[in-house]
Amino acid sequence: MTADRFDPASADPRWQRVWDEHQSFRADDSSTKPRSYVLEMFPYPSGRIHIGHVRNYTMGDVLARYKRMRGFEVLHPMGWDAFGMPAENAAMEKGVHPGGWTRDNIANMKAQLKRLGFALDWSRELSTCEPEYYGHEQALFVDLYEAGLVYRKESAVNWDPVDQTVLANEQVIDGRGWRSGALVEKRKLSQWFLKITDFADELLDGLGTLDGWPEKVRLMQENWIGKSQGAQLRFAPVAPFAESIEVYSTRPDTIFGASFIAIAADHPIAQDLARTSPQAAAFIELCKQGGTTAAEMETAEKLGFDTGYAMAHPLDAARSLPVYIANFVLMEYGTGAVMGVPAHDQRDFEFATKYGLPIVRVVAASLDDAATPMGSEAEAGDGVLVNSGAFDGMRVADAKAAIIARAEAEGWGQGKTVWRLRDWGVSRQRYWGTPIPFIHCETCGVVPVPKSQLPVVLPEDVDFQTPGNPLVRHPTWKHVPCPQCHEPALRETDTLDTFVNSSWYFLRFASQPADKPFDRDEVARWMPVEQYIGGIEHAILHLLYARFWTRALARIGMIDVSEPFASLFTQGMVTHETYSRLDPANGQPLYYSPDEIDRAADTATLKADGAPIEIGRVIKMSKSKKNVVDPDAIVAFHGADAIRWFMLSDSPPERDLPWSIAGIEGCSRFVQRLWRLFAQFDPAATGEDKPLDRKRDQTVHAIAGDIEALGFNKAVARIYELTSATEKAAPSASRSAAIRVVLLLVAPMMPHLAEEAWATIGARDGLIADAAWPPVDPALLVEDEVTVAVQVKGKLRDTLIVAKGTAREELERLALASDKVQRALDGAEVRKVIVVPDRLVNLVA
Ligand code: ANZ
Ligand code: ZN
Repeated sequence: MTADRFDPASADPRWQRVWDEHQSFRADDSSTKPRSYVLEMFPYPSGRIHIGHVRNYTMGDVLARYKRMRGFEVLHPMGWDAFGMPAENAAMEKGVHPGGWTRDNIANMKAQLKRLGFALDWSRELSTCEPEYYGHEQALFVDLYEAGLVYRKESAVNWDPVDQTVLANEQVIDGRGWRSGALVEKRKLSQWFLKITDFADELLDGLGTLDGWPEKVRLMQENWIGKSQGAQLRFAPVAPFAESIEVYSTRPDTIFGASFIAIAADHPIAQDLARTSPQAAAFIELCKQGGTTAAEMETAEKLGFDTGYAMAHPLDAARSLPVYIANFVLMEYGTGAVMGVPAHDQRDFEFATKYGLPIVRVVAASLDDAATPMGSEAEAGDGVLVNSGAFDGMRVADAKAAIIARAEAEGWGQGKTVWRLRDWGVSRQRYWGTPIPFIHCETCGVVPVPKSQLPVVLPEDVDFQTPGNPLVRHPTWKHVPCPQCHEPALRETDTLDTFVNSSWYFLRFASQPADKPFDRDEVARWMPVEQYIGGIEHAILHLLYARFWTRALARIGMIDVSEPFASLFTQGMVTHETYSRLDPANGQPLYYSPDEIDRAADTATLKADGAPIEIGRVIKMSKSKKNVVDPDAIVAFHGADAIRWFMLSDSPPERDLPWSIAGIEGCSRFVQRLWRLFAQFDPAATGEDKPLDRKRDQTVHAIAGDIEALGFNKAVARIYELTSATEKAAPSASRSAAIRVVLLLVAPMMPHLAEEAWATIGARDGLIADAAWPPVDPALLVEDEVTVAVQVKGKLRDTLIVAKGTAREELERLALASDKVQRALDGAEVRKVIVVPDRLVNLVA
C-alpha cells in the first residue's frame, strides 16, 4: 500500500478518465447477457446540479453498478429535458439565446455529473432541444395524427394577456398568471390535442399490473383518471321554456331530493340567454374570473343566477325545478349541468341555503328518520331512501339501479360512465419547444409536414424583446409552400408541451437510429425500464403521459410494450434547517446560507457580525430559503464518494434526508477508515476465522437483498457492521477474504475509493467496475451453532453453545458437566432429564 490517506482530489478524476477510456458503462446492444435498464428522471438543464439530483442519481447508480456486478448488461443513460420556459425567461431577462443558455448549462451540469462518478452510458446522451431528437418526435406526432390520435379543437384556454400565452391550469394561481401576475382571461383558441381519453380504461386497468409502483402514486393516477359511474338524466322544460336539460349525476337515487337545476356559464342555454339578458351576460363574465381547478371551484363561494326557466321533475309531476347558471358547474365535466340535491351534496347545500331553495332529505339511516331536521351540512352517507315515493325503504345501491332502470324504460335517461381525464392539450404559444409539424393551407387545410422534410427546425434568429411567440413574428420562418398544392401556406407556430419530450425519451435511450425514432426490436430488448427513479412531483402528469405514449405507440404497432416502467421509486427530499433574521426595514425574514453561519449546539451566529441568528425548521433545500449546499463544493472538499455515501446513509430512501456537516464529515472519515482497512489486506495470511467467514457471507447475501429493494440505508448499516467486525478480527486468511469482500460491497457506492484500493492492493487485475459480486457459500448462511438453555427444576442455570443437531445424550452429558448446574443441583439426585434438541435441557431433581 502506498499512501496512508485516500486522496479523492487525485483519485476521483483519474478513475473517471479510466472509465471513460474503457467505455466501462457503455451498454452493449448485442450482448447475450440478461438485461437491466435502470433510469433516473432526466434533469432540466437549469444550470447546476442540485443536491436532489445527487440523491436521485446516486441511488440509480448504486443499483446500476450492482446489476453490472451481478452479470447484467445494464443500460443506464442520461440526457436533458432541455425545452421549456426558463430558457425563454433567461432570454428575455439576460438577452441570451435560449439555445446558447441551455447548451452552456448542459455542458456545466454534465461536468458536474462526471465529477460524481456516475456509471452512465454517455454515448447515448440526448438533449430534447436538438433537432436529432425533436425531429423524431415530430415524426411520431405525425404518425399519431395519421392514426387518429391527434386532433385540433377550439377550446377555452387560460390566456395570460401580458405573457401572451396559454397557461396550464397549474400555472394559474388565484386567477392570475404565475409569472406575470396578470388577471387570466378565458379565450377560445384552436389547439392541438392528444387523445389520451381513448386510453382512459387501459390506463386505469394498467395500474393494476404495476406491482412495482408505490401504492400512493397508483392512487393519484387513479383519481386523476377519475372514472365515475352514474347516470345521464333528461329534465323536460316547463312552458314557455322549450329546451330540455341533460344532467350527469352519480346519485340518481337522490332524484326526489332535487330542488333546482344548475348549468355551467358556458352551457349553450346560458350563452343563449346572455344574448338577450345583460344581467345574465354580466354574471357569466363574473364566473370567468374565478379559478378553474377543482380545488378552487370547491372553495369559492357558490354563486348563481336565476334564469327564470323551470324544468319538470320526471318522477313527480307536481314539482318544477328552477334553472340557475352557477359558478360551481364546469362545462367540461359530464354534461355541464347538474341536478341540485341540497340535502346530500355540500355544494348544493350551500347554494340552496344562499338562495332559499328547499332542502329535502331523501336518504336516511332508517325510514323513521325521514322527518328528522337537517343539520348544518349535507349528508353524503349510505342508507335507505325516504321521501322518495315508491322507492322508499330501498338501499342506495339498489335505488340507483332501480331509478336508472325506470329512466331507461321511460326514455328520460340512462346509466353513464364519465371520466375526469381530459384530452391532452399540447399546443404552447412559445418558441423553445418542438415545432408542431403541420402547415396551414387555404386550399388543403391542415397538412402534416412530409417526413422527408423533417425535422422542422427552430429558427435561431429570433427576438425576445416583445412578449408573445417569436415564431409568429419571425419574418420568413412560417412562410412555406403547401406540401400538397405547393401554393403559399403557413407553418404552425405552436410548439409542443415539454411533457411530450419526456413521454418517449426512454425509448430513444434504448435505441438511437439516425433515420427513425427507434428500432422496434432494439426497444423490445431493453424495455420496459426495470427501475425508474424520480421525484414524487411527477406522480401524475409525466408518468401518466409516458404511460399514454407507450400505449399509443404500441397501439399503432411501433413497440411491443404497454407499460414503460416496471418499477417506480420516488425518493425523499434532502432537507436542511434555515437561518434567518428579520429585516429591520420591512420586518420580513432575511435568509442566510449555511456557510455564512457559525453553528453551535443550540445556537447560531452570523459569521459577518457574530450576532445571533434564528434557527428555523428543517425543510426541503431551496434557493429562496438559502438552506442549500452546493454539491460541487462538497465534492471538491470531501470527494465524490463521501457525498455519495451520505446520500445513501441514515434515512430510508423514500424519506427526507436531513443534511448535516457532521454527517458529511463522518462519511469522509469512513472513507479513510476503509482505506486503512484495505491497506491491511494480506494475501499471504493463513488461518481460518469461521465466525468472520459466516458474518461476511451473511452480509453479502443481505446487502444484495437490500440493494434490490432499494434499501440503501440498510445496506450501509451492514457495511459498517462488517467493517467493524473485520477491523477487530486477528490476521487470518478469513480476514483478508473479508477485507476483499468489503471492498467489493462498497464498490457500487464508493466507486473511486474502491478502484484505487483494488489497484493498489493488487487484490485482482482489471477494474473493480468490471468485477463480479462476491459469491456466497450457502452453507455459511445457515447458523450452525445454537444456544441451548439448561434448567434445573424449571430455573435457567446455564446456556450451552453447541453445534446444531447435537444428539440428546451429548446435550445431557454437557448439561451435567456444567459447574453452574452442579452447584444448582447441590447434590440432589436427577430424577428425570427432558431434552428439546437445539433448545433446552431440563433437569428434574
Ligand atoms: C346529484 C347529486 C346528489 C350529486 C348527491 C352528488 C351528490 P363525481 O363523483 O366527481 O363524478 N356534477 C356533475 N356534473 C358536474 C359539473 N359539470 N360540474 C360540477 N359538478 C357536477 O361527481 C359527480 C357529481 O358531481 C354529480 O352527481 C353531480 O352532482 C356533480 F347527493 O348529482 B351529483
Ligand atoms: Zn395546399
